[in-house]
Amino acid sequence: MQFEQTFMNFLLHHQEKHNRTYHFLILMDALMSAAKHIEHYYLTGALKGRLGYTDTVNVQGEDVMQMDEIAHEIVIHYLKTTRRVIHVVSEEAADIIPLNVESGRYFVYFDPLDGSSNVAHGLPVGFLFGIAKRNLDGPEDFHLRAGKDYIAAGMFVIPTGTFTVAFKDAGTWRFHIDETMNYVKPVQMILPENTSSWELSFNSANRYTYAEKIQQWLDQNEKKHAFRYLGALAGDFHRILGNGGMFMYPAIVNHPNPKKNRPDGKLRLMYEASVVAFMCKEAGGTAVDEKGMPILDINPESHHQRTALYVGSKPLVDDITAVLKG
Ligand code: AHM
Ligand code: MG
Repeated sequence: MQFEQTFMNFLLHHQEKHNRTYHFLILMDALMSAAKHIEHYYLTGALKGRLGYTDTVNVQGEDVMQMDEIAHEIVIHYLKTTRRVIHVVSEEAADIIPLNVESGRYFVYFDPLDGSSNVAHGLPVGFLFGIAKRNLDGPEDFHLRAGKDYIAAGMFVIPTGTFTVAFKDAGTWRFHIDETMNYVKPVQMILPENTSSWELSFNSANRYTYAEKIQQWLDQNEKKHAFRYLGALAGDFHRILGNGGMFMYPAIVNHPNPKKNRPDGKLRLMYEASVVAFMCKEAGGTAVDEKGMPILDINPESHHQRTALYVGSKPLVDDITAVLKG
């Protein structure tokens, strides 16, 4: 039999090595518990008839699925019990939710179940989170933080039992769930340089709605790489981290029905784009928006702000950045 190092063991060593507090351990333990709980509900969801829609529409104007609501409640429950979280931003709640305003140390931004169109099919979805820290030395600062201020960000790909997390200046690591429901076997993720495995991931049906220069870039470059698209950011980005390449969700500016244009892109900055951008940076990659500006430098003006996103291997993202800026 072979036994592997658990995530908690890994994290304890990491905290010790970097001289960090145990508060963060408590927070990570809560996220871990939440993910396992969501994973359980998701795995049994089809049997129990939980993979359908509720009668409500969320803050993004999208139909809310039962699993979205369940996942949101689960995450809130576990984060609250830590007594370490000041307040959270969840994709499933219009307003910021205060949890432990006085004693908390962290802000958590999360999407409890990203990629909802996969839910009805039992296919992979993501639980994505970013964490920033309270200003402990001065007056309480702003909760709307740029990704470069996050101290950690990660994603669970549910129900595959994989978990990827990045710590500020300390790398991106992937774990797998074992038979005891522990996340184990840390593997450091570094984007491969060998371009023969690289993949491009985007919604190809949207291509004629992109800016002309992006369409031209695709015409010139896409044949060099394989194409993969699952339709759930966590799953698509999970592949890019392993194989290298680029995930993109460009601005929609040429839709035949102008009302369907999305000049600010579709994905949310704080709990989708900044989360994957943070993990990508720690794995040696980069991410930009439609202006070619680094995603991690964008200061959010509102907590559900959207952005276009180009994220992945540096040479590819740099190449498209030159086009975006040109
Ligand atoms: P959601 O938060 O409503 O689930 O939407 C986010 C998802 C991402 O996971 C995915 O990358 C993207 O939307 C897919 O969008 P599309 O269906 O337009 O290709
Ligand atoms: Mg989402």
